[in-house]
Amino acid sequence: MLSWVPEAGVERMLRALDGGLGRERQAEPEDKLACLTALERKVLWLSTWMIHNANHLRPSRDGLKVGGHQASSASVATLMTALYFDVLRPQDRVAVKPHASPVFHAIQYLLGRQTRDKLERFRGFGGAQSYPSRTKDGETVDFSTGSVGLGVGMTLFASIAQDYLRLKRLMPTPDLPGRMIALAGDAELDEGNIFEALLEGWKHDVRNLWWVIDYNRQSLDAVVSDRLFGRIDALFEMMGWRVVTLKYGRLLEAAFARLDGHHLREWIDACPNSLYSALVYKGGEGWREHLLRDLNRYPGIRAILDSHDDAALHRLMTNLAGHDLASVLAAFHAVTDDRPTCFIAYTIKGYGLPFAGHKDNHAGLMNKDQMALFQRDMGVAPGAEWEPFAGLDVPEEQLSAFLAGVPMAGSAPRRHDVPPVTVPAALPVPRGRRLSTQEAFGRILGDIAAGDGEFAERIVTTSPDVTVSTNLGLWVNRRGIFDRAERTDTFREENVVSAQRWTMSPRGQHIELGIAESNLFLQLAALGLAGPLFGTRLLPIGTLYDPFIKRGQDALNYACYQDARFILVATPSGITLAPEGGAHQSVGEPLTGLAQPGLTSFEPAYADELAILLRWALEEIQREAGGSVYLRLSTRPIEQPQRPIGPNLAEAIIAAAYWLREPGPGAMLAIAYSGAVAPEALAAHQAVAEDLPETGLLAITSPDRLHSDWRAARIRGEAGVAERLLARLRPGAPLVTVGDCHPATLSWLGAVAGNPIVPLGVDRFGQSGDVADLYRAYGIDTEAILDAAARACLLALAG
Ligand SMILES: Cc1ncc(C[n+]2csc(CCOP(=O)(O)OP(=O)(O)O)c2C)c(N)n1
Ligand SMILES: [Mg+2]
Repeated sequence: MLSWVPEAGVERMLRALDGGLGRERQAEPEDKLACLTALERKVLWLSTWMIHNANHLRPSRDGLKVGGHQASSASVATLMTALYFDVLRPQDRVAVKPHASPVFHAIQYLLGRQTRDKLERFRGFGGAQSYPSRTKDGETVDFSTGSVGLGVGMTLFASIAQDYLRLKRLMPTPDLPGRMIALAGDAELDEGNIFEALLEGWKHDVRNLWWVIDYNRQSLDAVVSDRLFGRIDALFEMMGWRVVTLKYGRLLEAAFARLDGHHLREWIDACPNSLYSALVYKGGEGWREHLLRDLNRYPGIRAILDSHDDAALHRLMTNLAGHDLASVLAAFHAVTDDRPTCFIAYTIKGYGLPFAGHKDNHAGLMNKDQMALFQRDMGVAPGAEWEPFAGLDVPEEQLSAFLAGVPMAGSAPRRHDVPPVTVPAALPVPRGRRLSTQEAFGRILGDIAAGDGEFAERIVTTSPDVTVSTNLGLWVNRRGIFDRAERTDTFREENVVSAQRWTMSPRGQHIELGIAESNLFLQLAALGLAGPLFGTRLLPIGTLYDPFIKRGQDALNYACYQDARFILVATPSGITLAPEGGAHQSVGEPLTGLAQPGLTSFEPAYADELAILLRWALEEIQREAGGSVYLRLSTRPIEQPQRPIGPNLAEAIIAAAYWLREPGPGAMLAIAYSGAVAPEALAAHQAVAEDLPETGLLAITSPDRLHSDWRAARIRGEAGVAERLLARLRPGAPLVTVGDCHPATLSWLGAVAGNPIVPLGVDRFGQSGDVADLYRAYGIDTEAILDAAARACLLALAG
């Protein structure tokens, strides 16, 4: 129903807003409104035509539907016109509803920031992207979108990232906070990540955030439930947001002011979403039939019906505020403070197009006849389809001059190019005979925290309520927790002894999140884009338990897709987490490490390897052609090698693998391992070496890099790292691979040089136990490696 908003009219809403903000609202000058109205029309035309061209005019080679969303685009054309051509300032950053991509491209085209060629190749190779993409569409896109809900959440975490920089005076222009703006489809609010983000935003007292909801009451499949949205405004208000509802346009407001007009308002308010949508589709005749049936007894309503022909009645009844430019502009301009604001803009999906309101319109495309009619109505002559100003009733010079003065298109760069932060030549290697990689991580960060200078200042850590259990405690004790306000540690004040110092202030360098892994990845995405978005580079490190990567995996993919740069430390991991049991143990994550573009993964076994890799990661996330890094760490304390690490070994650790025990000449067997099973691999190697002293022991620090290097080298026809390492063995020598992860992580090694292979690993859910029991039960203990070595040798003999 359209009835859930008590104070529905834009005028009333604005009066309330003006009152609240103590300001008089100025009407827009006529000529500005005329320009914007003309551009709104052009944006609708170009977005519709772009999709039409891609589907009906561009030759198809594969018979696939190209697609594009004409209805979703039409729904948001007014809102985006208002924002991009008038409301946005250069420092604002926007996440555009994914399926409004054509509107976005059309706007950039009119601003001279997109080419006709790319519009003509919309959804084609090298053309304007189906969904706005930071990496492929270039600098006009602030945040990529595509997986619904994530772009919306991203703006909230970008706002936290902006505050983090501003409050530390790290922003180049500290006085000019940008507004982080999401243009969201109403069905995006079905995605749980939105509400996880809302809660986190409230905790962090988030500011400068606008979510503009295109409330067309339709999703992909259907018209949304009447009951659903009734709670949304209350929810936002509960989280401290201002809710601005743009419901009725000026035509409807005027009709309501007439005799009996309030009956019309009540009728619309009570109209179920599906009936309203169906009547939008049917047009004037449909409206008349229903209004006559329900309201004919009111003389004022009869007068309204008599004074409107079918077309005018349709215009009146679909005059929702989200399509009323003046109302939209007034609402946006009325908000001048930094309180987070949700604009709920009533719109019609497919507004102005023949399938407006039809429940099946999400993927609907206008056919050629419909397009011909639409083109005629738009006054666009055949051949002038891509002309920016064809068919508009404002002179070209006036529009050009207007476009030249659009505030958002000012000279400030939308994307900053920032120099790298210098990383020290080496990170300290924690000493100790027995250490886990997780403990080593905590101590390395603790050492960095004790230092000063730019490097330590730019590191920012974040964790979803596992700060202490992922060993960030020392870092947090020394660097503090970030908060907009100074907050003391109550336990400390009350002299309650604790190893953790939990002081919060704007100077803190750890962002503590609630348990929501999706939020962690969005926060990392935002921090990891601080350089290009805000002009100051941060070195973000996020920690979580390895198995819970899966909880946030779409957000992780989203972060990588837009080339955000961060280090992910996943610990504890594997069944090595032993007593914690199967619900906390991870199995397949190293395969995510292998398969996730934009993310290089490592699983070091020793503290000295970790120190090398963490240092490399801090540079890799800053390299132009670099990416993010995932370090899978363990809580298992293991005996550390006492060894110097020279440049060659360091290089091999980074490259992916090295011989921990060199194979002898003509070696007939090798054991290859990754991560926390190093002691078992070493013990097995030692036992085998009594009979086969040439046996090699290969330490693999990165199955991911080893694999990608092998593949790339193979395609080039060269020998990669893996091939060179295995060339040390006799041809056809058998291999045993072992890791606390799915065996497919390493089993591909058999394909490198055709060595027979027995791959060990975990392919069932884990359970509680100690390491010895679990390694035995899952076949990754010393005995299992020895058995596998024997079988591998038999295999090789048989081969
Ligand atoms: C995570 C995810 N699930 C499913 C989809 C497929 N999908 C694309 S748009 C859409 C519905 C969008 O409805 P709404 O947000 O109301 O947008 P509208 O087109 O109505 O503006 C769906 C389910 C998606 N893009 N992302
Ligand atoms: Mg919708």
